[in-house]
Amino acid sequence: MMVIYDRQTKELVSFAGQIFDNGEWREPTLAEIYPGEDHGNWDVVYVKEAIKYAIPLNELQLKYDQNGTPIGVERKPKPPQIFITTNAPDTDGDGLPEIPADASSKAAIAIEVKDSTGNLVQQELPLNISTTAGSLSARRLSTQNGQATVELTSSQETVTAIVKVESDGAQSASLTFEFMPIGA
Ligand SMILES: [Ca+2]
Repeated sequence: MMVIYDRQTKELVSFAGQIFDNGEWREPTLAEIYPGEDHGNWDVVYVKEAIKYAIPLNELQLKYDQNGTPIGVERKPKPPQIFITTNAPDTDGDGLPEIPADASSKAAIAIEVKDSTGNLVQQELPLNISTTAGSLSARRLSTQNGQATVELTSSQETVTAIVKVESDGAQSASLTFEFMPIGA
């Protein structure tokens, strides 16, 4: 099959399987697949292995040999992912951890950044942390060996607080807390 890509941007354009022509299987030409279109910037790599057509194009990238010549396609590396956990209990079992709404109780929030294979990202990453209610011990942090911690202090309003942790190039994460009426 053939992999069609843009010679300048190195973006993948599409794939095409062989066609049956006069009793023989052969690779089609660009003019046969895109008749009348300008494909002057496009180039083609022929590959033996069949790519799973179910994989969306934007999850694939060109694969190169050591000379920088395209030889096929491969999956793009997945971005690192942020994970958040807390020591605050979920006493009513609704999946949302709780903090008393007394404007002084705190929840410790543990942040981890892992790569696509599940290992902590050792490189130091800047984090942006935000909350929709209560207050945070820090809004900017850097990971150490893929980890960081921050504290959320409740407010006196009995609301939910959505804590979000973001880092450029990583999949962000959020965790929703409940500020519970005192004595409830
Ligand atoms: Ca809960």
